Amino acid sequence: MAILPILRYPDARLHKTAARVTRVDEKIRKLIKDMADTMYAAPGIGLAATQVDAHLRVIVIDISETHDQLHALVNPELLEASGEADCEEGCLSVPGVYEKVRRAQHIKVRAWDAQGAGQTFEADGLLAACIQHEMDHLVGKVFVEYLSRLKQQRIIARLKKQLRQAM
Ligand code: GNR
Ligand code: NI
Repeated sequence: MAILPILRYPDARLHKTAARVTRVDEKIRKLIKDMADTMYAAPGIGLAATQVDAHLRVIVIDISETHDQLHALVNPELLEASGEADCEEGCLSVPGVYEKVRRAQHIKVRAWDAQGAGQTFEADGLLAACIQHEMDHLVGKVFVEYLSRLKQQRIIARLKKQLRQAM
């Protein structure tokens, strides 16, 4: 079991673009395992590789309360998006901040699983919001970027103060 350090906003590495995975090998499976351990320990319902400073298109998600519905998404692609829904979001890279974000209500996604097999699935509600939140991380986008400049500035000031007090 390995718990990886999670990058905290504002950190320039959260804005890197993740590269496609060419092949799901032992290294990728180890990354998926460590990311799942990190997500469950946090605890969170999703984690993108970007957040653990591994800039590959890998996501883990488990929105179950029982922590037994792990989904690994490698090279996820959004095939369809429809409707709109507001979801109160949080992010392990932005601790203590919860804000409403409007995203697609229903999505269809294609990805590889931890065995490198193709999977296509549809999601609604919280799962759909979470997948979109994680896919944003892979292109260097953090959910606070959907908020007003003023809110972003306040969040940055608060997190920097927390960081100073932790030293
Ligand atoms: O734990 C998390 N909760 C959450 C709630 C609503 C929408 C998205 C999320 S993802 C977040 C974990 C995280 O930071 N993933 O990148
Ligand atoms: Ni996040």
